[in-house]
Amino acid sequence: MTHLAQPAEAPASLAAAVAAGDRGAVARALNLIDDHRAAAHDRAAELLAALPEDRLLGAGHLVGLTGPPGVGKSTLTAALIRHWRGEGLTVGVLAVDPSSPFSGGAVLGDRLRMITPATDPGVFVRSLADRGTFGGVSAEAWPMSQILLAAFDRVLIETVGVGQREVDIADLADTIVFVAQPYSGDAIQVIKAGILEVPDILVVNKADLGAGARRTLSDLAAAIRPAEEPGGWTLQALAASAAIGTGVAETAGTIERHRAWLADSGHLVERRQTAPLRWLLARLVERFGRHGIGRLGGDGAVAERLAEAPTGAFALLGEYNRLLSQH
Ligand SMILES: Nc1nc2c(ncn2[C@@H]2O[C@H](COP(=O)(O)OP(=O)(O)OP(=O)(O)O)[C@@H](O)[C@H]2O)c(=O)[nH]1
Ligand SMILES: [Mg+2]
Repeated sequence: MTHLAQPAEAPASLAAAVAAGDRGAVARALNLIDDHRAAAHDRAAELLAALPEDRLLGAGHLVGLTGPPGVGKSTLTAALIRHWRGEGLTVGVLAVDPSSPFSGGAVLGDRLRMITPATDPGVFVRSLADRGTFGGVSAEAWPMSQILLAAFDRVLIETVGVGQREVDIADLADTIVFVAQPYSGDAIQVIKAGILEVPDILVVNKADLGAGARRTLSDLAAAIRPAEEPGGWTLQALAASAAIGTGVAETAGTIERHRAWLADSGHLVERRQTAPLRWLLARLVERFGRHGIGRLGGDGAVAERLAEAPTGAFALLGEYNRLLSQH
């Protein structure tokens, strides 16, 4: 038997299959994003440019779920998947960062797969090794989130960490949920460290373990300041037990309310429109430093160039990579 090389799948037809929610197509699309050979990068750029713009700009919901190791992010993710599936919504999950001391170095997605139904065609889970050079989320997280956004009603990105990662995930997600441990002071830490602006929703998990969750929640409630601008979003804090399932519907409801607020205030489209620029600038700084961006004429010049580039940030990164690596 001879092995003939399969002709490469046309990016436009792959994009159409992704937009139809075909899980096999989604897997192939994510593999293409993950393939760093030049030809693959060009095809990935074509694929991303062919995704339906109305879905990427106004539809779906990109939810970032973050918090310290072992706090119950994957368990909460699984519970949210069940909730959303119960409402007839499809769900795509990207689990970033494989190396948590709590999961014993197992890939997060594996644990997630253990607790989610693999046979449901309305659920897709992919794990992504964290290769962010500066401790941020992977460079692939944003383009991959776009694939999932085009394919599924709800997209959840799980990342571990307190600090820089939340800021990074905030660059690409519409809504940030921070999961905290009862008693731990994590949540209070978030407030004190001044990254309070980052999460939109705080969930004190493991409420089944005792009064700690309620105490942590009331500490939080006392520390939260209402939104400064009229009609702004005020950080919402609630308690849940992802393992038992209490507080999950409330968490999903609060996530939905935040989405409605984003959509009504115009922030949803604005966030989606500015995410590619934030991603592109972060990649350029990572690879070439501020100096590299300086050589391109500064942030403003990159922004202008992106606004004019019909093929998008992913294609433009390839172009800039070639340009800056030449010298
Ligand atoms: N008692 C209790 N245990 C929970 C709850 N949620 C999760 N756990 C347990 O906490 C441990 C970690 O849960 P995960 O969902 O893997 O936590 P994670 O935040 O995703 O962990 P990493 O991805 O490794 O950072 C597991 O043993 C869970 O069973 C909860 O609501 N109550
Ligand atoms: Mg996890």
